[in-house]
Amino acid sequence: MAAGAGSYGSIENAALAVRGERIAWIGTAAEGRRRAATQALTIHEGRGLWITPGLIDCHTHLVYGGNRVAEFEQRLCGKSYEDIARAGGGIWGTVQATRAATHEELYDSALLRLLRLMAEGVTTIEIKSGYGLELEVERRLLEVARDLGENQQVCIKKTFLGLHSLPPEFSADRAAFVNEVTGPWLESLAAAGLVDAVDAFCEGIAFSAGETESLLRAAKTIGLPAHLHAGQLSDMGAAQLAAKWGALSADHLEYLSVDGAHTMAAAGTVAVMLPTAYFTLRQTHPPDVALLRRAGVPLAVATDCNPGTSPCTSILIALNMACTLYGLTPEEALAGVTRQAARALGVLDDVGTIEVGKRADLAIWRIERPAELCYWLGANPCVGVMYRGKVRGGL
Ligand code: DI6
Ligand code: FE
Repeated sequence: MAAGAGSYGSIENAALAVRGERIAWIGTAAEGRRRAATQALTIHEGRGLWITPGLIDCHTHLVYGGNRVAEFEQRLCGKSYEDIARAGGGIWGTVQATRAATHEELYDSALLRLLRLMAEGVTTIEIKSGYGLELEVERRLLEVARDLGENQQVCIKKTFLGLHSLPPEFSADRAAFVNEVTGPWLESLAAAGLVDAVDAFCEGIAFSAGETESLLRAAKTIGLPAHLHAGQLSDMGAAQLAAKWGALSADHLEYLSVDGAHTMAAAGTVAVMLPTAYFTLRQTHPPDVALLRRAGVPLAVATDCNPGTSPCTSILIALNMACTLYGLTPEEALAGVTRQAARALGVLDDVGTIEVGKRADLAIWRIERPAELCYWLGANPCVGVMYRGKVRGGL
């Protein structure tokens, strides 16, 4: 799916050569065979298979303790997500389970989820903290994310979601919590190399635009990029805030103004669509994709894997729902988990397309046409993965 070569940018009867971790050459299969024969290279024949860039899940909360099945049941018995959050459940329930879990317990449960995503061709994944809400537990979450990346054949981007929910120990003093997060916590975690970006949940039940802005300002001061949870349940102006501070992405965007879309487009901020969260919450107000398209905002797609609103470990289901629920075309959806997801993580120079010089992160599929990646519900046509130039699955 190199950019600009017709529908999906696909090339038929193609071959590519990998040297070390990088894509070294792209051409025809015939030329590839000829070169390989004269240069005694290892050949992988993928007759009839499709190769895409390794998929990128650019928004997850993969590392957490416990689960929220009881809350799922409560919602089906009539309670709303906001009711449950205000009554001390929701994110706070996961925070308690996370604080009680050891590094190993968090690692083991997250690994199961990670392996499911990897089996679907994911080679880069973003993981947010945000279920610790105290410094040492936030550190533990980010260390688990780092260790997963060191032990598995997958690239992990670590996001400090410092402003996710106000912990009860700070309920009398919101400002003190925001000061802790944006000051000493961010400084300490960043100094330990645990933070690739920051994030905040800008929402009526979470943090105001002003509080969110403090984190964006602090991150900018130390040169860290940002993502924002923006417009999931209401429009708090977070899209404009993301644009103003040059955030890499604004995510969710079920509620988004015309001005929000245009300022995002001007700033190059990516809109990350999270349709499995929308589906889980049985929301009825999808993002205005037509507005985002008109404004020229790049669209990414991700799982939002988290225990409350998106217990989803399938990027292929996110692709399906981006099409069926949000009306993305399969081509837009696939760009959303490849080059636009790479853009949302600030790594488009390195991954996200099949181009000479980029990292050889590739997914291999037994499909007839690319739209099939958006079509199946619960089938996995991934038959192999190359990560950093090495075959991860069997061909
Ligand atoms: N938005 C989400 O969808 C997740 N966090 C957030 O800020 C859900 C968090 C949860 O309910 O556990
Ligand atoms: Fe999220």
